[in-house]
Amino acid sequence: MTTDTIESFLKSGSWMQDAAGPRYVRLRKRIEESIEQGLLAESAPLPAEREIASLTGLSRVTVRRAMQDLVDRGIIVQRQGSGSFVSDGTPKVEQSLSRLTSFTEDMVRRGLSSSSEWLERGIHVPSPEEVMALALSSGESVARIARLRRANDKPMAIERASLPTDILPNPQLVDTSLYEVLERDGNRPVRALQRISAINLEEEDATLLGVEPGAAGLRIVRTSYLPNRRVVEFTRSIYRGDAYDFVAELRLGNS
Ligand code: 16G
Repeated sequence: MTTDTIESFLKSGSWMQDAAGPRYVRLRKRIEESIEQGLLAESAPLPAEREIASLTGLSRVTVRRAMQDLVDRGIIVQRQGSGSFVSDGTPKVEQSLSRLTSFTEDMVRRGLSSSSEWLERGIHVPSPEEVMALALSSGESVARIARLRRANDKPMAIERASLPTDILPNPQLVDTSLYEVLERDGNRPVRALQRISAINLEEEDATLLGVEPGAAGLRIVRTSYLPNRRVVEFTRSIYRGDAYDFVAELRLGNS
């Protein structure tokens, strides 16, 4: 598909006059149609805003509004510095920051199918970071599970979880959900601290997540606790920046 095709589609005919409704809605629908008709394939770039404005005779403000509408509807994605692209179908997930849920539960709640690819699953000698985070005694081993997590078959996150071996003696027992195994054993965390920071994805992680090296990502470190305050899980995750919106509810406090 060349941009010529989409260019002539945006330029041709009297679609702007024929359609009803605000101008940005008419433009949005025209672009949606071009995607439905296959003029723009999955992941294909859209012409630049200024080009669309000059093709259609619409103002940049109107074009921007139509593009924003397409982004909000998950039809296109915008990447800083490289423009707008037709979405590849990766779900955009809104994630609450106040509920302690598992990846599997989050996806089920949204009606998305979840799956994982194993990157690592076993008992290891802990790193100094794991010893600290899990408060391990000297000579103690650590259980590690690392997975590439998918929603509707699209890669969303890489999660590397470390747990004390008395809490997860056999990592091979984790099949679909870690929290399910912990819950079965009475070790489901009840509280967690999460640190989120912005990163640019390094090549290896970017390849696993199916994005360009350097693309925006989120690093999330979760430390989860049992009711007795013992650390049950220390997980370092890398999330695709374009697949997640983290939402926190804020309340006016008394103190
Ligand atoms: C979430 C947690 C992760 C936990 C996993 C368990 C974040 C950033 N991470 O993805 O710490 O290990 O759920 O999921 O939210 P599972 O029960 O589906 O294996």
